[in-house]
Amino acid sequence: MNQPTTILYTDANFFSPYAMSAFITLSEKNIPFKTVPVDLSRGEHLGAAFADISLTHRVPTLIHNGFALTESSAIDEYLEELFPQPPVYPRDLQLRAKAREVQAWLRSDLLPIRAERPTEAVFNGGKFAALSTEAQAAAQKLFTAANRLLVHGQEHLFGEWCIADSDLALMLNRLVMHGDAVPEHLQRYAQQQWQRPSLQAWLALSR
Ligand SMILES: N[C@@H](CCC(=O)N[C@@H](CS)C(=O)NCC(=O)O)C(=O)O
Repeated sequence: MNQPTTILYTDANFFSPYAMSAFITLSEKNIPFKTVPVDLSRGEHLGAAFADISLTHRVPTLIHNGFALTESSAIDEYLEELFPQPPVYPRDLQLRAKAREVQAWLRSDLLPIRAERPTEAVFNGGKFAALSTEAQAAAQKLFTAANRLLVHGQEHLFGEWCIADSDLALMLNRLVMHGDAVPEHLQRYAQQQWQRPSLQAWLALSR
């Protein structure tokens, strides 16, 4: 039997939103792969064995035919170029750029939301203190941007589904699933994105 030559190193709890993004891309593209959990709480990612594989010592780390890559959006884009069908980014140049814009923004901004609503709230029913003023401001910034992108009340950001939809739904669900106030149409968008089979496959990984 052929062994998969593609390995995705994830966190052991499957709480990482970045590992989720790479997992969804692999799943959407029907690439056979093996998930290898790394126990971050025990510092497994800091050991020499993982350091040899992972440039950044972080998850996700992808190994594809001996080629190692970290950073989830770099992984998404590498897989898109290697296996263009089915696509996980829009075909249109400008929409593809917008999808990358959303991905980069979600990974570099909105820190108070990420700190006060860790993904334990999404994946494990975690409950946390009320949002600080800073986190409320970040939430408003998130809603304003999501409203602009979803101004027509459409199902997906850019026509067809793309990987930025899953990333945006995760960020919104940090608040929705915690019971924080989120505009109803954004709640609906996040809940509907959550039903995607590749995302459900991530949720089905035992925690
Ligand atoms: N920008 C990176 C973020 C990756 C990241 O922060 N991974 C976390 C888990 S969610 C990690 O490995 N943390 C361990 C550490 O940084 O030491 C990406 O998009 O892949």
